[in-house]
Amino acid sequence: MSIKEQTYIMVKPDGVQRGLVGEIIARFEKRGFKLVAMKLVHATPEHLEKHYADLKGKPFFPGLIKYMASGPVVGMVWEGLDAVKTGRAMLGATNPLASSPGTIRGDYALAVGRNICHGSDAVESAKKEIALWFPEGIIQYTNTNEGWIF
Ligand code: RTP
Repeated sequence: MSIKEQTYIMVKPDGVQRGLVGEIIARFEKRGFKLVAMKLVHATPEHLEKHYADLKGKPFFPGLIKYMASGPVVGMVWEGLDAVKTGRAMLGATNPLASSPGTIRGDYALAVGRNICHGSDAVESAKKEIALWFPEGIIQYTNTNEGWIF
């Protein structure tokens, strides 16, 4: 666990369409995480198949790719202590019906196929996802408030 741990968080097409981008960013900012990369992308099915390569073969895979390619997504890299695990906790359970109120999915979603956001599930997968979505690299800078958080 490091204060420089990074996770890939993505607002899915339904989250963008529903105007939840700002809400999701605000939660990560307020928690104390540092935004080190962000972009709006209308991803191709080929790119999404790479992102979800581990799920190839699942019955919901074709529908998942179609949903994720149906509109733009907002990809972000957030940095801070235990960013991967804490990011997943902030998102809530994969199925929004099982997500606690107070989590992003628990507050804003109902269906597993429309669960508005993605978060890396391990440090290793975060590294792979960050390289896939940000091949140009991330931004290095110092936030003036970092000393108050760590
Ligand atoms: P994500 O990658 O999106 O953060 O989700 P996750 O790790 O919590 O869940 P995962 O099992 O990796 O599934 C990826 C996404 O596939 C969709 N899904 N649909 N219809 C279904 O049963 C089903 N199961 C999963 C969800 O959009 C899920 O986030």
